[in-house]
Order: sequence, then structure tokens, then C-alpha cells
Amino acid sequence: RNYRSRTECRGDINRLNAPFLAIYESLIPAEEEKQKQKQLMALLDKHVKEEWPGARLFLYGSCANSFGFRKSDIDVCLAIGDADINKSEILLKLADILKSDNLENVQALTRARVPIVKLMDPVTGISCDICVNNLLAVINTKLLRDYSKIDVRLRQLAFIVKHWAKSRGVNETYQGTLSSYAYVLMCIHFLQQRSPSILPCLQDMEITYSVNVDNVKCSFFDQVEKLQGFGSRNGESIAQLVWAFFNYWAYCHDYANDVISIRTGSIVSKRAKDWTRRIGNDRHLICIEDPFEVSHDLGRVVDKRSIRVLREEFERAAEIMQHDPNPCVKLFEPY
Ligand code: 3AT
Ligand code: MG
Repeated sequence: RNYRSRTECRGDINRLNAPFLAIYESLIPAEEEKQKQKQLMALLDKHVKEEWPGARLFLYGSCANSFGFRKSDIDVCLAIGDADINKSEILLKLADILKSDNLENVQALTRARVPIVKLMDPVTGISCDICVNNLLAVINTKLLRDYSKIDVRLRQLAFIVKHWAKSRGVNETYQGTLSSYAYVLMCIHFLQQRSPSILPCLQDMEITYSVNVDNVKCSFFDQVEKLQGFGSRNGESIAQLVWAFFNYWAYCHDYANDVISIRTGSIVSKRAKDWTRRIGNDRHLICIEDPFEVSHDLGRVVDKRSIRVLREEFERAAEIMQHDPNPCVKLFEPY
């Protein structure tokens, strides 16, 4: 589509595998962090059960979807069966309960887009955000985690992409760039599209897991142990994939017409979704369909200014991957 779109990458690309893998390894959380998370969860669970015996706590987001870096904060969802509860009341009550234990900086943020209680546990050193009844996030966390078990290259690619996005300042939804969740969806879609494909489309297979959450039916194939070796017909290395990922978003993606969709395992058209014009604040300048809330475009935070920033960053990354003598340094240079 674009004259700069390339089908062939530099000849020495595989020289970059070792340094990319070293970066990936250096970002993986240590096993002891998982233990500390469990310890904090047990403490929170004790308090919650005393007040609301039927409630449950779930970990979600990067601490549970396998795409989290070391020393990240954790995201927790308090599931209270009753749909008619007043979330603010619950959060204020929860904050009161937790303040009485020796947790630090306990704060209820009831007016946030996703209302939460924030806190820091001085014993484990972990900070945590607790939301109420955000069960779709718990289910999309499971979907991402299940995908990550199929082929290790997904976790490797997503770590490199997230690390790049954080280094370059394009992982800030409040500034109109994309969430980590959106970047992981982009990686899954990209690996579904390789030929031969490296990931299947779990929502297009036999249903082995199904739940209804907030009137959304979430069903997919989750016996991923059975998919071991799925991607082995494709021998692409991590360096080749990083190169191709940035080349795709810099020069190949059709921003005017296409929506990426891991739900279907392919591209759907903006026209089919009626995402062709701006409605309210949804401009649909880069379209990433949520796998369950299909009317939800993860690119909706992107505006006229930030789409330029994003596309320039994709192009910068693609050019570095093609020409730079030392991409593993240059790619992650602070902006
Ligand atoms: P970090 O490692 O903290 O950067 P993360 O995976 O925790 O990344 P986010 O902070 O972007 O990712 O989001 C936390 C979780 O909330 C991830 C996902 O399960 C859910 N989530 C985030 N944004 C959305 C969204 N727009 N729609 C649905 N679920 C979302
Ligand atoms: Mg997070």
C-alpha cells in the first residue's frame, strides 16, 4: 500500500535475537514476586470476607495475564454478586476497613472512570488498585493468559512492544496513546495473521469455556494445553517478528478502512461496524476491537494529534529495525 512497505528485512536480522531475548528475560517478574502477591491477596481476602461473606477477589490485568513486568502494581477486582450495589459506597467502606489495618496510602477514588481503592502494602512493598464488579476485565485477562500459553513468541513480542511503548511515551491513555491491553491485542492479532499462523483464533473454535458477564456472552476454546506446537510450522524468530510488527503498523495497516479483531482472527471493515465517522469522542483513527465488548474500540482514546505521534513512532521503530546498527538500544531510547 505504501511505497515504503517492505517485504524483505535486513539480512542480519537474526543477530538481534539474543539481545531481544535478553531484554525479555530481564523484564520477567521473579518467582518471589508471585508469592508476595499471594500474601497480599490473602490479607485483602480476609478483610473482604469479614464484611461481605459472599464476595470474591480476582487478580486481573498484567499481574494475571502473563504480560506483566517485574515490580508492577497489581490490579484486583472485588466481585459482589448483587448488581444493584452502589460502587462508591462499597469502595468507601472498603477503604475504611483497609485503613484500620497497617496498609498505607489507602484512598478511594470514586469519581475515576473506573472507580477504585488504591493502597500500598508496606510488608510486601506492593501497590494495588481494587475495583468493583469489573468482571469483563477478569475474563479478558484469562483470554490473554490462555493465548500466551500457546506460543512463547507472543509473550516475547508483547514484552518488547510494551517496553518500547513505555520507553517512547506511547502507553498513556490519558494522553491519547494506547493501553497495554491494546498493545497485547495488536500482538495477538499480528501473530494470528502470520502465514502460517502462529496463534489460532480461540473464539472461533469449539467452545470449552463460556460465561455471561454484564449481558455479554464470553465463550472460547480454553484447553490450550492441546494447542502446544500450534505455531511450530512457522519458524519466524523473535527479531523477525519485531521487525514485521513495526513494519505492519508503520506501512501496511490500512488506517482508513480496517479494524483489527482477535475475536474473528482477521480484519473487519470499519464500514461493517459503522466506525467510519466520529461519534462523540470516538474518532476511530486506529481501530482495535475488544474481543468481548465488540462495540468497544480500544483506539477510541486516540485523537488527531496522538494518531500522528503514534504513527511517527511506528515509523521510527520500523526504520530502526531496518537500518540501525544497534536497534536494541535505539528502539528503547527515552523520548
Ligand atoms: P501494565 O503492565 O500495567 O502497563 P496491564 O496489562 O495491567 O498493563 P492496563 O493497565 O492497560 O494493562 O489494564 C489493566 C487491565 O484492565 C487489562 C485488561 O484486563 C483491562 N482493561 C484495560 N483497558 C481495558 C479496556 N479499554 N476495555 C476492557 N478491559 C480493559
Ligand atoms: Mg496494570
